[in-house]
Amino acid sequence: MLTIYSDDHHLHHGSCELIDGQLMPCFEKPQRADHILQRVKDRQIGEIRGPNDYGLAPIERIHSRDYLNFFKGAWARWQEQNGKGDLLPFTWPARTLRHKCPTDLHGQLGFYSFDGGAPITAGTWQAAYSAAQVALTAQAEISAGAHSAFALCRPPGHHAAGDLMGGYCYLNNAAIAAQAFLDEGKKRVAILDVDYHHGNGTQDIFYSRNDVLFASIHGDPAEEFPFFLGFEDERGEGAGEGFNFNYPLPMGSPYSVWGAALEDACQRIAAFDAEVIVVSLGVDTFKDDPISQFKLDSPDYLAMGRRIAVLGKPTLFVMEGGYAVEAIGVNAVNVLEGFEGA
Ligand code: OKP
Ligand code: ZN
Repeated sequence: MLTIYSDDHHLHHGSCELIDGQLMPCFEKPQRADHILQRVKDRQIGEIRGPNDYGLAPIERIHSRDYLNFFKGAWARWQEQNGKGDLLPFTWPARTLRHKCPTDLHGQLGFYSFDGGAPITAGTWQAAYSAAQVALTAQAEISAGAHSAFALCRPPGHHAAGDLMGGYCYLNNAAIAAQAFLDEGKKRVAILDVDYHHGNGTQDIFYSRNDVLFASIHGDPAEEFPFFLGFEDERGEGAGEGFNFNYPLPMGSPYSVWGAALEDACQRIAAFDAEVIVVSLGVDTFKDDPISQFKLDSPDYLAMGRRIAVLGKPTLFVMEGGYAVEAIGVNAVNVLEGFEGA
């Protein structure tokens, strides 16, 4: 399987995030992608190439121009103000407040984010832009006839909506790739989100559409981030009704429980007759993940890949989360090897 990877992810390295009342070093750190790349090399799963540059047009199919302009220019504005440290939001237009974009940098940062977990650093725009190009390059490989490809994206994307960053995410790499398939003539794309956290951004982007089926298996939002989306009764709206499937699972779920949800999700994808599958590949479902509460073990990721392969469709794997840095490479590559060996 071809892997697409860009060193540009190193340009994004937030310093800290607020967890349980303490500022902690960011869990979403450059070594994550470095470990995955190393495992791809060690296991020799295939060629590794850098991304092509498709420009902003395919990104603008998913994200608003206002949001992109803000994100691209935010760091320079912060430097003009002699800002110290990462650019982090601290006020959001929650209930009772108006959804009107202010002029101030920090006001706009709150307007274009849903949490304080997505720091903007000097290189965040370039890293996120390159991650989107990584996804698009892997997508193009599948369009050209490959049965699968791995987009080793960092930062991740599935929490980012059309004009919102949050949850370590800025540009929705999986959504951008899915839209690119449609823009090239595909009629039905399925996005299978196996990250521990609900892919609220991806769900929102495609919620009223019937050309993209979204299925997500994740920690129950009643007790897990992102808390405010990802419940089972969210089935899509308008033309999209019946094209959104959430599988919220209890904390502590092992693969016996998780795999049953995957089975149901795969049957939905098969019934939808998806022409191509985009997998939002998070491996923070691992038993030793420092911020997550499922109990998957490394061999379970082989089984996950095998089940996805049974769908028999061209499949684009897009890297999302996974924070047990030592194991993340093994677990992510196990999914790819399970897929290829099936
Ligand atoms: C991004 B992805 C833990 C706080 C966690 C953000 C998690 C973002 C996950 N106490 N906050 O889906 O892996
Ligand atoms: Zn996650």
